[in-house]
Amino acid sequence: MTKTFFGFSAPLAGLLVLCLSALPAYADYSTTTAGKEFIAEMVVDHNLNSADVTAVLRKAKRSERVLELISRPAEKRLEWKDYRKIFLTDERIDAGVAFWLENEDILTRAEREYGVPASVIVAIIGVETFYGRISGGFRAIDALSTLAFEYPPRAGFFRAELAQLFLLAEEEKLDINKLEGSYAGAFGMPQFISSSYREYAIDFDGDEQNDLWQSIPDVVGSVANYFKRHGWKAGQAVVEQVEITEAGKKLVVDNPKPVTTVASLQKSGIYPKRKGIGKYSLLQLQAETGSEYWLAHHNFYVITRYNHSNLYAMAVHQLSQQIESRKASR
Ligand SMILES: [Ca+2]
Repeated sequence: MTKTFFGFSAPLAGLLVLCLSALPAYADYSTTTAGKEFIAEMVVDHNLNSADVTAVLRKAKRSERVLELISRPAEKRLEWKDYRKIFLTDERIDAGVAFWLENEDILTRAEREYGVPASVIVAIIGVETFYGRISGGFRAIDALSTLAFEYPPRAGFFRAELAQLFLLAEEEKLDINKLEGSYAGAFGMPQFISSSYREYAIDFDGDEQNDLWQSIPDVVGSVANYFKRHGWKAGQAVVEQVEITEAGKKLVVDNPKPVTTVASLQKSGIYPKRKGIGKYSLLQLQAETGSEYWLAHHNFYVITRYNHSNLYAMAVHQLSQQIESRKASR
């Protein structure tokens, strides 16, 4: 029984779902060894009140749905040809133009102050939550407790994010029991995880709160700040499609970090047309018509700092381009 959940045959997987759903929703993490250690750490390291942390953990609900979704993210399941269809739709492009027009002043200000194109900020919000329309529906404390205490592959990461959630609620004076987000513990219109919220969220409407749930100016400013802090270079290219050569195929990588030099590309017959920082990564994506080859520039890598997936970054980039051109054609 060491196979992963989705390694089971379909009928058996169905049976397993039935068995799992019969488990009690309340796990009371405050009484488990890991839960007790967590509470102690929050008290010792962060000066929180033991009774308060215990009360929150006691009410956290185990979510089977969270465990199911985390084990099969779209970025890992799909090829580009299917992934792009989710995001590059007429509806999402039109809604992006509308969002831009409604918030033009604030987007222009963010672009001016942070050097990040309005089109990219709009596309991020469009890909993450369809401009704030879909932002999760899970209680953050349920999602993060479940992942921290019941998802061994990334327990360390989610345990740290759970701790950050407590600190975020404390700092922003939010009721931790009422915060909602995605199954993976990301919140608000731009889907920041707790640590990113604490580190990169900004107050862009001047009410002295960093509100990524309700304030569009805060959301726009925070996305721009996130990109600037991750090294976005204003005015530079993101990615360009290239014709591949036999020699060039050897330079294809999965990692979008730009390490391939112009010299080695040229030696293989590939010539970048767009000006960049001089290093690239050559990526291969599966399109409807076969393989596409793309030279990812530094700014493409910066988009992957938001979500570590080449498909994600390409979707954001192409959506930004399409929203921009549709807006210009109106
Ligand atoms: Ca604010």
